[in-house]
Amino acid sequence: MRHHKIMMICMLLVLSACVPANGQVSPGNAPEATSILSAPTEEPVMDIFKKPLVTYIYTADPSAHVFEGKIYIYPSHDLSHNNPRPDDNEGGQYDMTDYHVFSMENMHTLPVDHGEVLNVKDVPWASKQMWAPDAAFKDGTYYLYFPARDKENIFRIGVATSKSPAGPFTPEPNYIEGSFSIDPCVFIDDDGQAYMIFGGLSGGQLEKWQTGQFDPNGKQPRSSAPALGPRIAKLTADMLNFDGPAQEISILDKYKASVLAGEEDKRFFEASWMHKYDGVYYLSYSTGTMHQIAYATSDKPTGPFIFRGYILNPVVGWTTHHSIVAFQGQWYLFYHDATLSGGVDYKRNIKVAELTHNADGTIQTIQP
Ligand code: FUB
Repeated sequence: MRHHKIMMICMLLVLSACVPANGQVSPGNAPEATSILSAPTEEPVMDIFKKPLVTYIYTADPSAHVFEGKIYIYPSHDLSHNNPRPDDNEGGQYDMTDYHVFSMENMHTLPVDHGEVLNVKDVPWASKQMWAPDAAFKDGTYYLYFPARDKENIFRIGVATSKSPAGPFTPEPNYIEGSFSIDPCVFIDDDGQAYMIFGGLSGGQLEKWQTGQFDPNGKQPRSSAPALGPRIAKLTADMLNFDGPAQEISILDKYKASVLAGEEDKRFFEASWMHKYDGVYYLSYSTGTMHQIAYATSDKPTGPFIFRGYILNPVVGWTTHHSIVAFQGQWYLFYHDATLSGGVDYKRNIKVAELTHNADGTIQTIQP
């Protein structure tokens, strides 16, 4: 018994030596220390808006929600590999294999890491590249929606469930029938109807689905043609399936003409998010090659949406991806950049900023 106690004390000492005073570990110290969970750590309020929220693993694509009175963050988990990965249009350098969930009780305490909640090896249909996820809650169950390549190398969207917002999540055996491409965002309207908005160009394969079937040779439209829009599908009452085929969302300019594929500072590229403010639906997304988070508004979740401007100017790194959430009377933008890795594009870190809606329905542009 005494021997047992001494062993326990030694283990605790070893663990506490691995976790510095701020409760987090630098990527250099413990690149993939998935067994070490962070402790809640107080930060000055101003600092939480300036620094990466997580510094001991790389995190990206944060989807934030308020569950059980806290902010829960569902990011993707960039691996800290230094191996060369193909920097091609397939997104091969974003070679992620699992998800962690984080929670924040307030805006001056760094997120708590709830550990790995889903790994690609446990998803029967998936092969690799677990990209940007989202989460939702309905009738006592939490749902984690995530894209990954299937065994044929085609991006699909899957769902996993848990009784806790902190997971772990149990995947459904198959991907959602009729799903394709990447970056699911699940929006539940005031009437309880849930929608999934999804899609992404280039590595995200959206242009390969223009005929309704996967066409490996599918190309983006020519620059004078309407840009491809994200897709939207109603979810069934059990949140596990599409209730009918996905529709394309159209994004129009202020003259109600389609935003064109060549208007790269306005057209949708990836990273959809939907929120509702003052009865208006806001669709926000990454413009990809121009690296902004843009937004458009509509009186219906299915659109058409009118382009309104920008929420976030370009960040350090190629990709930009965000979520928008209201918490304790304030709106927040969760986003990522690549400052922690010195700009290595596939080693990103999540951040948070305050977001302000103006009285005329526009959103103030945030300088990261
Ligand atoms: O994290 C992988 C991909 O990079 C995401 O799915 C995109 O939105 C971009 O952030």
